[in-house]
Amino acid sequence: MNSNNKVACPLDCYDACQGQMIENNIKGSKEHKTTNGKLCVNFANLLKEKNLEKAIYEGKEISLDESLNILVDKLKQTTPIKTLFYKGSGNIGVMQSVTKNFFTLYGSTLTRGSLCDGGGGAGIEAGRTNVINPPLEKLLNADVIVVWGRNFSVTSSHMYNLVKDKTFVTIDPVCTDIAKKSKIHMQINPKTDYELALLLTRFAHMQDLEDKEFIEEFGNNADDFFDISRGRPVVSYEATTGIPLSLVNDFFDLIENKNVAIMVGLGVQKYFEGSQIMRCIDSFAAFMGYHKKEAGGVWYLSNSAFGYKKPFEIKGNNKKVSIPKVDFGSYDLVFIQGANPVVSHPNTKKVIEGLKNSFVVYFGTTLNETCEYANLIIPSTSFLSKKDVRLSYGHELKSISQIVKEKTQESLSEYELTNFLLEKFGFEKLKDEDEIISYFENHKPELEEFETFEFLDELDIEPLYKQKTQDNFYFITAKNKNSLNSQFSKDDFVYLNSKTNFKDGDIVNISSKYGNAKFEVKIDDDIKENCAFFFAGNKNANYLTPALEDEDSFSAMYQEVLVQIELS
Ligand SMILES: Nc1nc2c(c(=O)[nH]1)N[C@H]1C(S)=C(S)[C@@H](COP(=O)(O)OP(=O)(O)OC[C@H]3O[C@@H](n4cnc5c(=O)[nH]c(N)nc54)[C@H](O)[C@@H]3O)O[C@H]1N2
Ligand SMILES: Nc1nc2c(c(=O)[nH]1)N[C@H]1C(S)=C(S)[C@@H](COP(=O)(O)OP(=O)(O)OC[C@H]3O[C@@H](n4cnc5c(=O)[nH]c(N)nc54)[C@H](O)[C@@H]3O)O[C@H]1N2
Ligand code: SF4
Ligand SMILES: [Mo]
Repeated sequence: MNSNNKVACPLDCYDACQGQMIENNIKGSKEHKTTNGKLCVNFANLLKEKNLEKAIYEGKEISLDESLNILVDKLKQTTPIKTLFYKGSGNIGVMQSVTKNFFTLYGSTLTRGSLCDGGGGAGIEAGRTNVINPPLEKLLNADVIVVWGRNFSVTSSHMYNLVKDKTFVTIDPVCTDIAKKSKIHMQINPKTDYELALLLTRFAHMQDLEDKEFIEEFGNNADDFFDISRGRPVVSYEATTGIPLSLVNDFFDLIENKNVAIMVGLGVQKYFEGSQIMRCIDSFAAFMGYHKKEAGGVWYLSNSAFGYKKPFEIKGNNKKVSIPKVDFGSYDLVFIQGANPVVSHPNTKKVIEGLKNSFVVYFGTTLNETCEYANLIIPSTSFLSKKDVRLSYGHELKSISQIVKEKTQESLSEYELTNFLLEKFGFEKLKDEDEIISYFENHKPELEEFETFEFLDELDIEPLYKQKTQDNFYFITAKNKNSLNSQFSKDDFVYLNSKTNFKDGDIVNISSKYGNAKFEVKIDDDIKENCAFFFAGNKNANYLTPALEDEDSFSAMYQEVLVQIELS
């Protein structure tokens, strides 16, 4: 193997694949277990991207040096707290976070919370301290895999490939690929997963299947949790969750005496009480003792730090705003890195109005919808020409990126931009880049386990079904096989079940209490009839979503909304 030929896929994806440049081609590494010799269509799409080659100021191309001078001047003229640092996840290598170091020292307003997995993360943390995924080995040794609100075969196709011959159960309002391959598909009504978790807990107890030893040794408040599950008649769950009790019986027949892995995804927690919902699922898993079995366990988009130290963390007393509630218009300068808020941030109308009212600096690799509102565009160097390390939020393996291609002169990496700004403002410069990377190369992940589990002992969730009528629909979005959030291929359709009486090609106006937009209909009977489905990256879907935070973690709650559909 050549010494400098490693390429880590920088895309925001569970798999975190390792590639190798061999004779001008990048191939998936065979030594990296999840990559297993293959890269995916999105990686191929990434290689085909047209990268920004010139900086742009007010619509005109300028040199990189000129763009940096404008940035420095603007920052010097602006009150730091009136600037916002907004970073997305277009590239999730560890070196991408370096820019925050400068903006913290400078005094910018920073964001808190997440547009992604925050609610669920808070729910897991409330129950157990070490919020990490079990080792991959435990997934490989599981017998049954319960895919819960996760599009497993699409959003982590490599992890799926390693276990594709196992027995699957899927819990999802959509009949996804993995649902089709599953022995049991529970086509659940949105935002009722906590009820299903309670129902499963109740059944487990009736059949004497709970893990009494686990509960005795590690559990706190298991009785209170069980009491919540006993609070209402078993049959009443059928109507609310949409899941026949016969399927629940089939489920327990299937998992009896088996090692069970639960792969939880974003789907269960895109709601106001996302954290409680996740904690309910995690508590069911604890009731069954899954967290401490030889094989199986609970996986979620977890804290991918695995004991690695954050390389750039510095303490500041910067003002922080909740990311979903950000009002771009209330800042004099907004610095956006690796993000496309015009498509991916909740409430597109508010985003656009805000961006129009601020001086917007966009630092990214390609032009996207947000660039339309950017005053200054600074090209970031392609991932092929900068050093980085990728950790995964799905497993404990890391991958490394070396420089495999000469960079274009008119771009700079996140590390270079940060050092430049630190110097201009008289702050201490960064540690050597190689030193940071070698720390990751030379350290092994820590796979610590928790010592106590706090069961959920109080539940207060307002179900969406209370506001559901014949005339409105649940709004759901999920990731697309051929795109990465808003990057690459575009799909702006609304997908509806044929029983809704809409037809292919109908143009509809869809509205919610937060906004409205027009969509073309595609009929798809994989979608539950009470749902309107959109792919993440649909450029109009977020006109319908709330720019509000969940109850626990300052995070977005894209699906806390019902929508009306009318022919336009
Ligand atoms: N190809 C591809 N891969 C990706 C991405 C991509 O854009 N494209 N994005 C990456 C990113 S940023 C992330 S965060 C991960 C996320 O990956 P996943 O965790 O798989 O998240 P989603 O695709 O948003 O949604 C998962 C599933 O939840 C279902 N769902 C919706 N509402 C509910 C509900 O109320 N209950 C239940 N049980 N299910 C529900 C949806 O139908 C969907 O099948 O994927 C990563 N991987
Ligand atoms: N309705 C709805 N909205 C959602 C979701 C949903 O399921 N439903 N999913 C949410 C989730 S999980 C996520 S993670 C967010 C994602 O939202 P964002 O983080 O905004 O991600 P993208 O929209 O993919 O935009 C990423 C941009 O990063 C730029 N980029 C790529 N590589 C680099 C690089 O090396 N350096 C720099 N500086 N820039 C780079 C690309 O040009 C791209 O346009 O969207 C959220 N939005
Ligand atoms: S599966 Fe994910 S990590 Fe692997 S190459 Fe594709 S996008 Fe990158
Ligand atoms: Mo995400």
